[in-house]
Amino acid sequence: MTPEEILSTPARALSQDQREAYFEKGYLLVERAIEAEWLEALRRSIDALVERSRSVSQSDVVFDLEAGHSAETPRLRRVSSPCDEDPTFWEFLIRSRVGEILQDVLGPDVKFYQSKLNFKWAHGGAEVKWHQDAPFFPHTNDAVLTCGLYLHDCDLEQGPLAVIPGSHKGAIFSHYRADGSWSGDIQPDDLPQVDADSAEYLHGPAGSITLHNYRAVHGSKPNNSPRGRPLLLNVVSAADAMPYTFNPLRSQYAQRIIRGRPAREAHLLGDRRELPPDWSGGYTSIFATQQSEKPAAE
Ligand SMILES: O=C(O)CCC(=O)C(=O)O
Repeated sequence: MTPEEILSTPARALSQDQREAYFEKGYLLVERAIEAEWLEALRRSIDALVERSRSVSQSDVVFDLEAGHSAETPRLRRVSSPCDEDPTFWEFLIRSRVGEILQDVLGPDVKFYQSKLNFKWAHGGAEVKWHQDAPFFPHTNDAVLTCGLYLHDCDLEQGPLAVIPGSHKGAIFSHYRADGSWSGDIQPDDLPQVDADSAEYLHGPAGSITLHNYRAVHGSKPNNSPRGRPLLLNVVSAADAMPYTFNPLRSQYAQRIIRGRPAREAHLLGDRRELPPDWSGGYTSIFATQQSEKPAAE
């Protein structure tokens, strides 16, 4: 569906102004969007994952560890595919009102692609450099977005998600270094084209939702505050947007319908896209590739 077609369907959870703002700017912050019961349930599940990480000493397919992580003082950068680690994360997607919010900007048929839980731990949680999501997982059309959920209050000091307004309507930049290696961020030669001064910082109280289109340029600053910033990120799409490269974060739920029905036809755009690396042999994390870290196995 085109944005105009989506906007002509009745709104379910957002106002028409919010829906139009999403298509105009490429992102939206919805404060206090999620019910308190869901927040409580998700926090319990996250606490359990942090407990589990105490027995892990090297980053693996689930836990991406920050320097200084130990059994006594866990420090996590990311949990990959939390839906696959605890059913609460999947239940949240199919049962909470987040589904209606997603329908308001993707159309009635909404599909899951991948999930991750980025922690940005207190006192030093890492920066995420300017990047777009489309180069990581190109799809046949642009009705693909990431939905963030702040599990606790997040202010400017905690490294909230920042997005460049209107950047989803601009170029898709290469995320490869000059030597051909994958970096996962926009390269220095292209950065002058990113109007970082116009960035909007999407901070808000616990339960706030962020939505950003997968073409939108975004990133976040380090968290030097004494408060952590767990942010649950679910990547979803319209049902007729088909990925054509390997999913870097495998999940048993990839391509499952969250709301509505599966597509009978794919919607294709006729442009050319740079392909990401072949991740069928494994993927680390955006933190690791941007910092040029070697996989633990090497
Ligand atoms: O955690 C963040 O602040 C941003 C993460 C992000 O953009 C990503 O993982 O693609």
